[in-house]
Amino acid sequence: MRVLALSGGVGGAKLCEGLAAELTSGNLTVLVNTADDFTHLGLSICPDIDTVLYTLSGRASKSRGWGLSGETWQAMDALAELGGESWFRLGDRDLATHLLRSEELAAGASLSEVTLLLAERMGIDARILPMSDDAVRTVVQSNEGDLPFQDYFVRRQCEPEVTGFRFEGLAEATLNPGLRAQLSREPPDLVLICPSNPFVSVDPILQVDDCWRLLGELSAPVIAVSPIVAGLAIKGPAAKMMAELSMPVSAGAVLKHYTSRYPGLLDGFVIDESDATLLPNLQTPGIQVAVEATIMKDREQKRHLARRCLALAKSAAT
Ligand code: FO1
Repeated sequence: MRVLALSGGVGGAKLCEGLAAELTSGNLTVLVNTADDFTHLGLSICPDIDTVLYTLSGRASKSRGWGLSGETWQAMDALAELGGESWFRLGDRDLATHLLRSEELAAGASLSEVTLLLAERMGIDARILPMSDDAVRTVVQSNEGDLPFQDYFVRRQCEPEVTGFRFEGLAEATLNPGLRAQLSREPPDLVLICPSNPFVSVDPILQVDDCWRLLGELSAPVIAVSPIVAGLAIKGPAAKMMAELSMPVSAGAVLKHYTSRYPGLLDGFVIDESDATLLPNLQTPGIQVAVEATIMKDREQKRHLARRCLALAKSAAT
């Protein structure tokens, strides 16, 4: 089966790891959120792309969820001694990725070209596609005013109360240039929206250049996995954001978010076993809701969830 996975953050990368292990070579394409990206210390930082690259190349730090395992912080510590900005922790080995990417971009390469180069150099088989080569930047609207995403997420540790989001550059950005051609040349058998933050990871991808309409026109079923389990986000601020936006913190509210913004897009929605009691009130015409073990603590659980999503795609496609 050929799969197009939409991913941002740690949860998305975990499911991509399961998919990569389950699918034969060349059958996984990951469309990655780039709205978390920013220029910092003169470097082009792409956190969600790097989380996928490091996870799929088996080099990601499991404890941190971002960056590399076995990392050291000499450069950051030396920078702090010089009074430089060290709140955004760039590890010594992680810096190599940012240096190479920044150099390539400055020499005129596109983000897609640099990302394919990095994936190749890291021995990754999957095709990793930034959602756009144009800059799209999430601005978190909060009780502390408008905050660039990493200021909100890292510097302020997600403490500000969120009132909304803006995606600067979204209206002008074009979808990844290679995606349309790939979708017609090798149409996927499944489009999988990974358990990523619906607001700051999934929405930017679906909304860039009306990507969601393109995906909806494919014959492949579109299935989303809920990032909210039993009223909690497994990692990250999704649950806190939903509460601050006066939404119920539930898988049902995630489903409603997707169906109201992207009508007709979803064919399937996967909720966790702990939310099985929600099933009756999740029934939505045209959407098959499945109950699965969606918490991915180890490689086998990532592979299991991937297998279940593939099976759901097969049944939704018939
Ligand atoms: N997340 C943090 O909470 N603290 C950090 O210091 C931090 C540094 C960092 C450096 C490179 C990188 O690729 C990601 C990094 N992240 C850090 C995660 C980053 O904030 C991402 O936005 C998350 O992965 C969520 O998408």
